[in-house]
Amino acid sequence: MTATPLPVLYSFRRCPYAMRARLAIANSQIQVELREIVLRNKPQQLIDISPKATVPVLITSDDTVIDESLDIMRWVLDQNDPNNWYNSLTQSQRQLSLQLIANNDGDFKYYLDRYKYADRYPEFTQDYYRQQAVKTLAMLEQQLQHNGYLICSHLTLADMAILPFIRQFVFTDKAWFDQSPYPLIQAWLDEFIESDLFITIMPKFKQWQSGIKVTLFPPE
Ligand SMILES: N[C@@H](CCC(=O)N[C@@H](CS)C(=O)NCC(=O)O)C(=O)O
Repeated sequence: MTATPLPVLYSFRRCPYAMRARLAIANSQIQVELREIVLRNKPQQLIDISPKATVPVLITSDDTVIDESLDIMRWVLDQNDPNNWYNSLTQSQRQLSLQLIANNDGDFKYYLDRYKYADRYPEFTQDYYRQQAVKTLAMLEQQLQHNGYLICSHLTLADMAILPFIRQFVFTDKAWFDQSPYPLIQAWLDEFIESDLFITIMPKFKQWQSGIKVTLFPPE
């Protein structure tokens, strides 16, 4: 009898979408085979299973291909949601979670890319792009006033889906952020970056090639 194959996760260490998938996987203690890729040299196997060829992509043990990061998080949480990230939230909390994530993946990500790579988008100044992105920061700062987290008194799906992008924003110009009026975001981000979960998802992974030794994630 052959053993059930492990799910396979195509991932890229620094990609915030892949980070959110790894956060959910590590939290749910689901073991996967991690295939670390390089975006400018994607493996043909990835392109074959998902022609849009973005990361993350999860192939479940029964060969279902999930190639959107939020869908991966929700699939993982359907298997196991030990820290009540989503499935025990109320209907309105779930709705708010998905709204905040949609804003993050839409407007905020749009301006984040332009803020980070302002030289590639000369239509407006970097300062302008930051002002647009900061509208999301101001909204999140308000949200954090209730409990220190976005949805309730502990970390949930929305925090985990959004924090990797906030981290990118903050480190684009750390000195600017450090003097900006977002103390709750600062505390929320610091706690995240220092957490065991974050450290678990960020080791340097060896680039995958067919035939190399399997990289287990989370690491054993
Ligand atoms: N909507 C997708 C977006 C994923 C995405 O855009 N990932 C980036 C890396 S951070 C990517 O793979 N880009 C393809 C490329 O750069 O060729 C998701 O949520 O999974």
